[in-house]
Amino acid sequence: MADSLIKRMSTSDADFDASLTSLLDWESVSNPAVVETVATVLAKVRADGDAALLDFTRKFDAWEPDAASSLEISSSRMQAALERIDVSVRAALETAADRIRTYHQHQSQDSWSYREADGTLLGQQITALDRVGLYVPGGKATYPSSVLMNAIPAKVAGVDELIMVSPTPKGYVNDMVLAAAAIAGVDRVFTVGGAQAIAALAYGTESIPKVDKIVGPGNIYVATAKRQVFGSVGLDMIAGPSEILVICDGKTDPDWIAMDLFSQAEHDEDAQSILLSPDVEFLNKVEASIARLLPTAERADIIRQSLSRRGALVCVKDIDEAIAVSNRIAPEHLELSVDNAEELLPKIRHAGAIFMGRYTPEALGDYCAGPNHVLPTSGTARFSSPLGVYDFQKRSSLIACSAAGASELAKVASILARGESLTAHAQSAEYRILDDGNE
Ligand code: HSO
Ligand code: ZN
Repeated sequence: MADSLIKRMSTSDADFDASLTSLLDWESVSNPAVVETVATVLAKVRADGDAALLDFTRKFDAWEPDAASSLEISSSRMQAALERIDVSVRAALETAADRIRTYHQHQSQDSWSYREADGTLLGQQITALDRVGLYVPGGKATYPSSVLMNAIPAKVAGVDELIMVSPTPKGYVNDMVLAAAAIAGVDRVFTVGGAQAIAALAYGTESIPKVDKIVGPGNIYVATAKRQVFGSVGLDMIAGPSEILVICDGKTDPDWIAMDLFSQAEHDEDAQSILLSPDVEFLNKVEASIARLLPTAERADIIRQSLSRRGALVCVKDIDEAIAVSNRIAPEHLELSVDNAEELLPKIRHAGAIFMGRYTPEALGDYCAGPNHVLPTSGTARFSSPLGVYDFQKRSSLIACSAAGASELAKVASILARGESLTAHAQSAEYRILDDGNE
C-alpha cells in the first residue's frame, strides 16, 4: 500500500524491540518557561488571593469579571443549564451518571477492626476527604463525561464539598458541562482556569476555599501547576495522551477495529492507537479500512497525525505473543477483540481497563458502561489503577490496648526503644507494665 497512514511492524522484524521502544517513547517535556510562568502565577494568587485571580482571568481568559463574586456560578444557573440542554442529552447524561454511580458504589471500602484475646482492638477506619477540587478544561478538551467520571466517585466516597473550576474563555460557559456538574452533585462552580485556578484550590482565596485534593486533567500550565502545589494538597495522576491497544484474532469487522483505533486517535495528535493481530490479511484489511474511513472522519487531521506518528499495526505470531507485547506496553485501554476474551484475562498483567469481546469498544467505557475513564497512561498501569472511590478516601489506623495487652506490648516496645536509644519511648511504654501485684 503506497504511502501508508500507519506504521506496519512485525514481532519477527530483527529490530522489533527497538522499534517498539521508540514507538512508545513519550515524555512530557517540562518546559522551563512554563515552569517559571506558573511559579509566578502561583505566588501571586497565594499572596493576593481574589485580586490576582481576577487579574489573571481578565488577562488569560479575555473576559471582565467585575468582582470576585461573579466568578461563581450559582446553583440556579447550573439548574437552568440542565433544563436548557436537549432532553435526549440530559437523559444520556443521567443514564451514564446512574451507571457510573452504581459501578463505583461497588468500590466502597468498609472500616474494619478485630479484637485480640486480651481485649486489645486493632483496625482501620475509612473517612472521606472533606473538600475536593475538580479541574475541568475549557476549549478543545471540554468533556462533560469527564465531569461525571471525576465527580461521581468523589460523591460516592462521601466527599462533603466538591468544588469545580473551569476556564471560561471570553466568558463562554459550556451548558453540557454545567448540566453534568449538576447531575453529578458538584457543590460549587467557579469560572477560573489555568495555573491560577490550581493556586486558588491549593491555597484558598477569599472566595474559593482551599481543598484537600485536586483532580482532573488540564493543559501543560495546569499540569505544571499541579506538580508545583504537590505536597500542599493531594493530587490525582498527571495523565499523558490517551492510548488504545487492540488485540484481534482477525474475525472482527475491520471497519469496527479501524474506528476503535480512530476513537483514541481523535483525542489528540499525541494519542496512541496500536493493533496486534496474528492475521496479516486482517491487518491489510484494517489498513484499507483506515484509508477509506479517514477522509470521512470529522477530526481527520488529528487522527492522521496521531496514527502516522504514534500508531502501528503489528503482526504477531499468535495471541499469546500479542498478550506478551501488550503486557510490555501496559496500555491505558486494552481491547480483546476475540472469541474467548475471558479466558485470556489471567494472562493480562498490566492494563488500565480491559474491554472484552467484539461488542465492547472502548467508546462505551469512555461514556457510560460504568467503570471510570480516568486511567493510568504511558505504561503507568504497571503500578497504578483507574480513578475510583478509594482516591477520595483515606485510612486511619485504630489501636486500643487493654491494660493487659498494653503491659505485654510495652515489654516488646521497651526493648526496641532502648535499642534505638529512645528512652522516653521506652519509659512511656514501661509505665504501662503491670506489676504482678497490680494484675
Ligand atoms: N478516552 C478518554 C476519555 C474520554 N473519551 C472522554 C471521550 N471523552 C480517556 O482516555
Ligand atoms: Zn476517549
